[in-house]
Order: sequence, then C-alpha cells, then structure tokens
Amino acid sequence: MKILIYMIFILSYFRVNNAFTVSDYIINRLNKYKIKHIFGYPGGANLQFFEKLNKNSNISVVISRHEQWSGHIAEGLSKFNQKLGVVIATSGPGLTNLITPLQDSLSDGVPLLCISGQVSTKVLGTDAFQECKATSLTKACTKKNYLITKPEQIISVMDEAINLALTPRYGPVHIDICSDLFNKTINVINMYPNLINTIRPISIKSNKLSNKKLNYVTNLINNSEKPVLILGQGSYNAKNELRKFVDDKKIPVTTTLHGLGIIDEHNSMSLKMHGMHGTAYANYAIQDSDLIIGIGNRFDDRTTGLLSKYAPNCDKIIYVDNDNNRLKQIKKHLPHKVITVNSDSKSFIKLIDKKVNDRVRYNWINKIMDLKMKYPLRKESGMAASQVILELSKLLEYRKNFTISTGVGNHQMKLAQYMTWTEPKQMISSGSQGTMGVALPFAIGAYYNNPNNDIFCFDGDGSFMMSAVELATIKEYNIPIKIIIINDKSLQMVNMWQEIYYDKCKLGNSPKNPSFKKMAKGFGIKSISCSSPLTIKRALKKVINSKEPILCEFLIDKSWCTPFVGPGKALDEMIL
Ligand SMILES: Cc1ncc(C[n+]2csc(CCOP(=O)(O)OP(=O)(O)O)c2C)c(N)n1
Repeated sequence: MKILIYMIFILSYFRVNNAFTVSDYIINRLNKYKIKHIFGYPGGANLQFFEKLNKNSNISVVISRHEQWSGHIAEGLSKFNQKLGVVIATSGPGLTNLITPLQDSLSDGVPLLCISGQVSTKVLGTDAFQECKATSLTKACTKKNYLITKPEQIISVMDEAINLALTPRYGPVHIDICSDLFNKTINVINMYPNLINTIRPISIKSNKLSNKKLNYVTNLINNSEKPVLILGQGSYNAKNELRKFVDDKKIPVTTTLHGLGIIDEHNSMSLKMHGMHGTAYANYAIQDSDLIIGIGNRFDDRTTGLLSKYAPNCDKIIYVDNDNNRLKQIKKHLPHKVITVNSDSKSFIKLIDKKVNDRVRYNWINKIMDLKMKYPLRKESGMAASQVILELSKLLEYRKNFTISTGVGNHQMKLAQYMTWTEPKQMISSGSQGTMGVALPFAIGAYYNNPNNDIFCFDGDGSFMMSAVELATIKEYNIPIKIIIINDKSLQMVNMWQEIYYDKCKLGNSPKNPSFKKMAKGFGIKSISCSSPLTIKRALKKVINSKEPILCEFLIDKSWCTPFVGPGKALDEMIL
C-alpha cells in the first residue's frame, strides 16, 4: 500500500512537473531520509546539481575549504548518532580528495553517502579533463559504489545505496554520476518497475539465540571467577541495559576508544579504556581474566597488544556482534576458543540478564580495587596536557550534552585517559585509521548534528595545522566551536616513538607552527592563550562560556603518553 501511494506521488509529480530529472530524484530521496545538510565543494562536474539544490530544495549546502574536510564534516555529523552524512564533490581531484574520509568511515563504521560528479558520458573513458577512474578508486574504501551513465539507473541506486550505508555495520557508499545526466529527464516508463524493487525498508537481521547457546553462554559467565566485559561502539545502543547489568552482576568493564562513556566512568566497576594507551589496571585485569565478554568491539591490535600473549588465563572468549563477517573474522583472528553470538547488543543483554547470577566475586573485585590503587594514571606536574584535561573534566562533570572531537596523537590518548566519561559519544575521534586533521571537521559535523550541544575541538598542534583552513568555514557559518589546542610544538606521539625506538631521531617531529593566536585573528576568530598551570581553569572557563567560536592555545611541556604498550609487547608489558 505504501509503495502504491509513493508511486502515485512520484508519477503525479512527474505529470505536474513534466520533467523529473536525475537531480530532482536525488533531492527527493535525500528528503525522504530527512537530510538537512550536504557538505561539499563545487566544480565543473557537479554545478548542475548545485543549481538544482539551490532552486528546488530546502537542503542547506555547507561549503568547506577542501573536499577531505567536507567528507570528515559529513562523517562528524554521522558519528554522533548514525544519522546519514552526505558529501558532494566534483570529478577528478574533488573525488580523490575524498578517499581518506571514505576509508575513515569504512574503518569506523560510519554511514556516509558520497556523491561525485563524473565527466560527461560523451567523453567518459577518454582521459578527459578532471577524469579519474572514480569507482575503481573508491571500490576498496566503500561498502559499495556505483557509476551512473544512464538517467534511470539513479532510481535503483539511490535507495539501495542509502539503505546499505544505514544497515549495520554502517559504512560509506559512493555514487559517481556523469555530469550531463544531472539535468536529464528520467523516463517514467523505465522508472515504474525499478520503483517496486527499490522502495523497501531497512531490514536489520538479528538472529535468534537458541536456548542451548543461551544456556551455554550464561553458564560460562556464571562459572567464571574473573570475568571482564569489553565494550566497543557496537554496544552503544544497549547503554541502559548494560549499565543495569554491570550494576547488578558486578562485572568489571572496560571500553575501546569508541566505547568510552557507554558505562559511566564514575562506576566502581569501570576500568576505563584498555589497550596501547589504556589504563594499567584495565590491561592487567584483561591479562588476569578467565573470561572475556566482548560486545560490539573489534579486538584490533591496538587493544590486544601481542596476540599470542593476549588474555593468557582465558581459554574462552564470548564475542557478540550482529555482523556475521565480523564474527567469522574474530573467530579466526583470536588464538582463543571464541564463542560467537550473532545478536545486537540490546537483545543479547536482555536475554542473558535473567540468567546471569547477581553475585559479588569478592576476590576478583578486591584484586581490581588493588590494581586501581596501585596503578592510577600518572600525575604530571607543571604545564601538562593532563592538567588541562583534568580541569576540563571537572568543569564539565555535571553536563551531559557536550561533544569533544580530537585530532590524533598524545593529546587524543590523554583526553581518553584523563577525562571521566559519563555518556557515549562525548568523544568523537578517528579510531581505526587515526586520521590527523579530523578534529575541526568532526566538530563542525557534530554541530550540524546537534547545534544545542556544546562542541569542543580538542586538538594537537600538528593535527590542527592539517585542517586549520576550516577556521574559515567556522567563521563563515558562525559555528560556536570551542577550540582547544594542546601545543607542545611537536608531533609528540611521533617524537615519543622516535625517542624509544629510532635512536632519538628528530627528523620530521617538530614542524614550525605559525602563531595560532594571530592565525585565529586572521580568520576573525576570538583567541586566547595559556602558559601557566595557575591560569588553566580561568582559560577553560572562558572557552566554555563563549557563545561564539573561540580558540584557546595551551602551551604545554612535552611529555610521553603512558601507559604505553609498545609494538610487539603484551598488554601487561607496559611502560608505566
Ligand atoms: C594523516 C596522518 N598522517 C600521519 C600520522 C602519523 N601520526 C600519528 S600521531 C602524529 C603526531 C600528532 O601530532 P599532534 O597533533 O601535535 O599531537 P601530539 O602527539 O603532539 O599530541 C603523527 C604524525 C597520522 N596519524 N595521520
């Protein structure tokens, strides 16, 4: 019935407007998915679509200063709550600039629709101006991509692509459209059968857990003396159920970078983040544990350390995810016997909740408390990044509605460590790829997702320099982002590795920065700086209370980010 009404609507639209073009169709579908903003950059191969967007739609087009940052802005919008982000670029260099955001969103599971203009059908394949083999390039970094060379193709492609992006595990899709087609009319006769095939709701398969498996899994948990729960971003939808489960069952819980805040870190069961720069107590707990229950995480190398020495006291690992490929991959990857459960996290917790005993494992909990006492995060004195973060954490303690985006490096890892995270997605970051430069664009995207949140961009000087040009976008659209730069005048994470592993080689680790204050001024953005521990709080208060975009530079002493599990080391072989 719904399909019929929709078809009548489309066909009557076609009759009234006479010409229903490819651009009209794209706009129609974007409206259906409630897309309010598109991010991108214009060029010869997409101007036709820009014209239609301008005339025929209420969708706002936010123009950034480089396609890569447009892509990460769209990703920043999606990262927060899996809304679809949409980015548009022209052909050739416009599209190639989008490779990094596509890979980033594929790796971090972010739904993204990338539309690029391609050279016209008349010259396609002739090495025309700004032609590149776009779909060959994006094949490896998208869930699926499409080249549109006939107007009607767009009908079968648009919904399929969007549905795919929005089906877990979320990810990017790419539609490359020959520029002469944007204004071409869609042949309504050809449209009719395609419509039937494409209009379908997103279906998320969740396998039913058999009683046998359910009993097996819950027995494993009940019989475990030292269980540890590992939460990744895939468990974020089960926040409430997980919080109750942890409170009732008293199972220590640690998260990945993307899982921060799923459990309120004030909870005594919280071990905060584990892995290469995780807390020592989380890493020791994993190594001592006799049962790991991983939900929506990936067991990637940054979180396991040397795999052959990972969780040596655990002979079984329970792994819950609703992506079959991921389940197979983890089963192959871990040296343990992995009990895979194909389920979304919410259904899983609801199912096991009744069958898992509420009991306090006194020995295990005492051990955990000892570890926490013995190995707290290192106290740094002087002008240290951790001091800024601890102060920021205190000032934001009773606020829930804030988002902090980060660059990549020591500042990012220290933020993860020293903040006390109370809600999921308070921190948005490039986890899997570790893409420098994303903090500013992610912050812009987070703003378009929810303009009522306080949006912080917490960046390293090196990462900030990569995308600093986006200050222009912030100014132009008056986006009240609070930019904090941890300026240690160095690519400090690189510096640390060079000091430890590369004979203190200094090559490339301290590129000279301009004055950030003057730079902000040049873009018309208010700025302050802070170089004394005594004024950190005052500076942060100014940042937090600012109603307009503001940049605050903290001039920081260089320091290592520890705990640190070096490459090839086991989780318990940390530099503390
Ligand atoms: C696009 C990209 N290029 C290179 C790297 C390698 N890399 C990782 S951290 C880092 C240094 C980051 O410096 P900064 O942003 O100043 O942060 P800090 O470590 O000083 O806190 C580099 C170069 C990367 N992650 N991403």
